[in-house]
Amino acid sequence: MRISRAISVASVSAFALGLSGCSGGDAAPAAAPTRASSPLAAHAAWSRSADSGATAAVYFSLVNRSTVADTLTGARSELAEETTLHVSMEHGGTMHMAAVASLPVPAKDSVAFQPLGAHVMLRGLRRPLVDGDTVALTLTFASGRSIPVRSGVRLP
Ligand SMILES: [Cu+2]
Repeated sequence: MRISRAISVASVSAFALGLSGCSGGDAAPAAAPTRASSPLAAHAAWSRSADSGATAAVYFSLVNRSTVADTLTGARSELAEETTLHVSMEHGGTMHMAAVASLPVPAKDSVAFQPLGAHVMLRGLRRPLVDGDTVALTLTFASGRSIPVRSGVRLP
């Protein structure tokens, strides 16, 4: 019983990785039925418009519907040279950002990624982000799960 559960989780995450690697390949709807069963989801994702080569933050509400806690361990996007998890903090009256290796996602709870708080940092944008655009990224978790995020771009 334990073994078959582990195998099914591994095959789901392999499927998600395969999909992100070949997005835009054909015209079939991109919605994957396996994702509906994921207890993790990022809602209302957004970013500010930014110039090519610049830095942009992605904000969202990360929801964990599971009764088991998980840990966000990474983010990746083909749109940027480097994609990292960041937190903002005040120090000596000014705001600073720092990269973090992971962020806990409690069971049956949500974590707000928002300005002056946690965010996904895109550094070295490979193209400009314009109003109405979409930023695609993937969040990866300690459980082995990964979820796609489509972030809307709005003017600053
Ligand atoms: Cu940042």
